[in-house]
Amino acid sequence: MVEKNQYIEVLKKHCPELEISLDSAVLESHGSDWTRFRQPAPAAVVFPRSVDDVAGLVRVAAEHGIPLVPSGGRTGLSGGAVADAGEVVISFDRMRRILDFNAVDRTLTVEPGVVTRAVQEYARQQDLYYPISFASEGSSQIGGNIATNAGGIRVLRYGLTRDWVAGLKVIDGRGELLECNAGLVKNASGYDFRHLFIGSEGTLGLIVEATLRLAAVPPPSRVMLLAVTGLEAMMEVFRCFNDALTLTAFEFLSDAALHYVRQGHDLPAPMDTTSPYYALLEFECGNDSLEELGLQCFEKCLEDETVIDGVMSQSEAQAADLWRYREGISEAITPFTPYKNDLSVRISVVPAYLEGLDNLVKKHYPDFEVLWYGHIGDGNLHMNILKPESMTVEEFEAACGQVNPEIFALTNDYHGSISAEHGIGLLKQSYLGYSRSKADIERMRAIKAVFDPHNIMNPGKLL
Ligand code: 2HG
Ligand code: ZN
Repeated sequence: MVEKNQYIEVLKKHCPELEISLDSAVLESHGSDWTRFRQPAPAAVVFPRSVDDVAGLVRVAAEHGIPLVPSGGRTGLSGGAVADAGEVVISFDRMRRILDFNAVDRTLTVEPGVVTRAVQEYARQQDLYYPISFASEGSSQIGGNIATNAGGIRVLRYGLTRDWVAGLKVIDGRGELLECNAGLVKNASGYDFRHLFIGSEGTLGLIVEATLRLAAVPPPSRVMLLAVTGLEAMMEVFRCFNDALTLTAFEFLSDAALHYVRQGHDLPAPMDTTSPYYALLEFECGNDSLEELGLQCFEKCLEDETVIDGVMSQSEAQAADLWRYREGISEAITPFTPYKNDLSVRISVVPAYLEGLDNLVKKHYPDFEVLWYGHIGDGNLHMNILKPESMTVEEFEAACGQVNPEIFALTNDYHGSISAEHGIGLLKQSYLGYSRSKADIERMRAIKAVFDPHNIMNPGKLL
């Protein structure tokens, strides 16, 4: 074990080839993610270029007890990539190569620093499709997507990142290379470590290579933005469209969220009518009869008075314009330092759960502005509380944190999760017990001790 002030000396001595940055702007940018509730304070940021670089670094870190924080595109929202305690940040910015494409296996093998959108674009060039998609895909990296099991907008049709990982190479906390599943479809040879590393938030090892599955290109789609009269109505609308069509997304946003996204991105009103909630849905529409079916669902919802107005895209450009009302929200509210909860329950209990949440919010946050949006079609709700200008970040975080036990207890009553897709990271770590039992957490700790016996892999996160 070495003291913090010797980390850099040790790294320079034992990893002489490794690029090490001590530049204050780099420490600031790479020591943090999109959360704004902790100050970055890493000792250094290192930029490995190969699997051997990573393995060498981890072995040295293990021997000397140097804590490592993996850093991808740093778009996380739970502080998983925040280094606020003098850790060494490992950036994968220099490991951005696409290594292999296999048309027969329909797989793509990449280094961890490849940006999500680059994977999507590469797949498109091969007439294939990488279906994981979310607002930050233009800067998030595939290693981080895997480490957090990223979800996004098409989960109800295509599942999570986990479902698209065919193989992984990982350097674990002992500095050893583990090859997990090698791109196989079938492999009944014992524990599948791949699934332990997916969603482990960098606490077990570092992903150094990933083999991703690709899908067939989906048929054309239509997007609708609908003015929905309430939350019960929202689920009826979901049911109506989901029973009739193949939905590829079913998202929602509150009127307050619409206000901020319009203000932030200077967007026109999407329709003349206002309503408490809006649904943004996308369905596969390979022929005219499917479009007709979509319109019939819309008519039915109007008759049932679950929907009072709506618009449908007639081109890809119009679809992209409609998506902006949903995908632009998070960025638009960033200046208000939102306090975020990322919750999920089973789809069938969403209305009752949301009503309960709404009551808690009204009772405890009468003076705060609370926005709702998210992937309601898969049961994932994003709750964002905006910071009043008069409060400091610390006061605001403390005030929001006070109500968390009630919110999370309610979530637990519905057998839901306190983190649907953003991870536990630093910010939700003290609440893990609301979603996972004592026995669960004990086993997680035991697993961590196997892969990371020196506790150098993103310490203080998740567990
Ligand atoms: C989204 O769905 C992202 O837009 C961000 O997961 C959610 O800002 C949020 O709370
Ligand atoms: Zn989301």
